Order: sequence, then C-alpha cells, then structure tokens
Amino acid sequence: MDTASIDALIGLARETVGTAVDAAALANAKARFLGRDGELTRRMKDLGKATPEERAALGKRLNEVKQAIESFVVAREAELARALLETRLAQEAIDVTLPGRGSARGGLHPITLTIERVEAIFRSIGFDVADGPEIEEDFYNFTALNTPENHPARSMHDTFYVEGGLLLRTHTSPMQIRYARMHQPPIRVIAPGKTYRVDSDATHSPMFHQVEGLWVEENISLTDLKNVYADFVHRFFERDDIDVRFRPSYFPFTEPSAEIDMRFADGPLAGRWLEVCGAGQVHPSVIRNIGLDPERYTGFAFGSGVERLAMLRYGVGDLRLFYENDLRFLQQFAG
Ligand code: 2NM
Repeated sequence: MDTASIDALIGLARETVGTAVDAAALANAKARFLGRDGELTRRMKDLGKATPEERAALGKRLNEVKQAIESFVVAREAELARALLETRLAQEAIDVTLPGRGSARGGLHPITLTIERVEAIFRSIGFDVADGPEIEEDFYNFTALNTPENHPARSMHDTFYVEGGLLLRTHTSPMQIRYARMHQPPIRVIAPGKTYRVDSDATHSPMFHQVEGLWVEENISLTDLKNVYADFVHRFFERDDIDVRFRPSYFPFTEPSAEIDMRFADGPLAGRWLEVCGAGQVHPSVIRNIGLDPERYTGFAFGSGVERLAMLRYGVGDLRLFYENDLRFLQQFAG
C-alpha cells in the first residue's frame, strides 16, 4: 500500500465530503470512506498484509487519515446546519417596518341604533325594556289584546301562522302583556323588536320593527301620554321645533284611540304633518287581561314603527335600504 494513494484518498474524501449537498449525501460520502466497506476501512483491513516493519507507520498514517476524514464530516455537518438555519431565517423573516393592511370596522345597523336611542330615552323617563318571543301564542298576540275572533288581522292574509297553532307576532304588544302579567303597577315598559305581517311592497316589508310603550297606574290619562310622547320626539330628533297632535283612530286594544302626528317647523319636511304613532287609553278588557281591576287602574299605550322613526331621523327615503344591507348605505351609520 503506497503513501501516494493514501494521500490521494484524503484529497478525494475532502472533495466528496466537502461538496455533499445535504444530510443524505453527507451520510453516503461518510460511508464511502469510513463505512463497513469504505475505502479507508478496506485499507485498514489490509494492514495485516503489510510487513511487520511497514505496519506501524502505515497504521499510524491510516489513523491520521481516518481522523482527517472524520473532521471533514464534522465540518461539513456544521456547514449544512448553518446553511439550513440561514435558509429558514430568510424564509421566516418578517419585515416589521411594512405598513399594516388595516381592518374594516363593523358598526351597528341603523335600526339597532334607533332602537338603542329609543330605549335610552324611555329608560331615562323610568320605563323598563321588555323582551319576548317572535313566535307567539294567539292569546298574547290577539285575545289578551281584545281582538275579536273574527277580526281581519287574525286572517291568514294578514298573519303568518306556523305549526302548532303558533304565529309570528304581528306587533310587539304581546311582550307587554307578558311583562304586565309578571309585574305590579306602576307598570312602565317599552317593547322594541321584530314584527311580521303578510304584506310586501315598496313601503311594506313582511318583517319590520316596532316599539310599543305601556304605562298603567292609578290616575294615568291621555294627558300623560301626550306629555311623554312629545318629550320623546323632541329628544329623539334633538330639536325643539316640533309640534305634536292627536287624531281620532281605532284599535281593538285602546279606547279612545288616536294617531299621533308630528310636524317640523324647519327643514325639508317643514310644515307637513307626519304620522308617527298609534296610541290610546288601554281598553278595560286589556287591563283585566293583565290581571288588574279597570275600576282602579288606567293606562295608555302607543306603538311606533322603528323604520319610520329611523327614516325621519336619518333622512332615508326608501324603506328597502334597511334590508338590502348594502355596505355603502350601512357604512354611513358606522360610528
Ligand atoms: C299601538 C296603538 C295603540 C298598544 C296597546 C298595548 C297594550 F299592551 F297595552 F295592550 N300595547 N301597545 C298599542 C295601542 C299599540 O300601536 C300602533
């Protein structure tokens, strides 16, 4: 075994190990020289064939070569690890100086904003806010409200009936009936929410929102109703130049009944009477149906369309804008 071929082996190993492109190639290169059948291993096995005089020097030299090749492997391992780390660092780098993309901000729907506004005003006058089911029983939606069995509002042309003799509430008053039967006078409550009627055209939606109010106590009169509602409209529209008037009307649940109109002195609607509310003195039968004596207790009730209030307050000309959810419309209300 000649020294030249051993020197050549070192050069070959340095080249092969030093250019291994990844861990697998490096393992192959290592095996090629140091493995069981490796080129160096073979030479070490051949050591026995050398003469005793040669053997010591040759053995020493082969050991040096082995250590050299091992050091090439360790060095290449370190190089590959560092390269891998650098690749990862480059890939995972985040440029913290890039400007952010920002995020779109949500906002409350104008109908929700209107309901919240109405609630805040009536709470400040001492009203509670009732809640209740949108799928109702006939009793709370009609019977307790003094609506006769043959009243047209009960027909399938006007009311959505669902399974089990239930219906979609046609006004928010059933919430007030439920509330009034659970509380003692003085009863001061408003009931806002969704209502449903078989009705659909440019000015009617099968789903719309109402807010109704009810005040039952001893000695409560229509004067109180007019004062409360007039106070409400002035605060709701944030203006003093509003007149309010009552016109005779009819509802099964109030007697007498009235429509409440309002009129702005200024602005685009100036001088026009606008119908904003139905109202009246609570019918004695309704007082009885909420468990009270109509000889002792009287009260008033009213109901307004939330969409109508929102259209007047925000100057919205078309009811359907509230239901289409076009962001160009909705974004104008986002706080
Ligand atoms: C209206 C008009 C008139 C009303 C009546 C009641 C209750 F609960 F006392 F029976 N709640 N709301 C009422 C009265 C509603 O809406 C146009």
